[in-house]
Amino acid sequence: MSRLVFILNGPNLNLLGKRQPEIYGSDTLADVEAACRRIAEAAELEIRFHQSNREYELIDWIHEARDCAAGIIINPAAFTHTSVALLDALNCFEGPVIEVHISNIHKREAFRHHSYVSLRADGVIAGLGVAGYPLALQHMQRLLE
Ligand code: CA2
Repeated sequence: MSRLVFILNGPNLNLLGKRQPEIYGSDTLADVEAACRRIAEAAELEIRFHQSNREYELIDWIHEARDCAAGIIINPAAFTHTSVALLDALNCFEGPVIEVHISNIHKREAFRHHSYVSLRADGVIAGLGVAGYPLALQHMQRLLE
């Protein structure tokens, strides 16, 4: 069985650690990737870590994951609240899906309270800062045992 996990990040997350540290903290996306790689090595998982500002690119990675990955961890960023297309793509993926948000979307503006992706996600982590990513990966390891 595949031990490959895709970790996908949506629009503007390339700015992590460079703007709005009061909401998203001061770690960069490269720091998040490094933390995930440390967990992956210990858990004998392989990861592919991607970020895009383009909806179609995230959809294409989800399609790619259908052929080779055991699970998907996704922070869809603003597409969380708008994208039926991402939900449709995730519904075509058979393995576990964990949705991660750095901030607590339920404590923020009303338009962030609804997530299309949560209709498919097996688990959701929100509001734990970037610590949510390694926690999601550790949980994914258990799901894949
Ligand atoms: O809390 C999260 O992880 C979000 O998915 C982040 C999205 C937001 O639209 C969601 O409602 C919640 C925004 C990502 C933008 O990331 C930035 C990071 C640093 C500086 C500026 C933007």
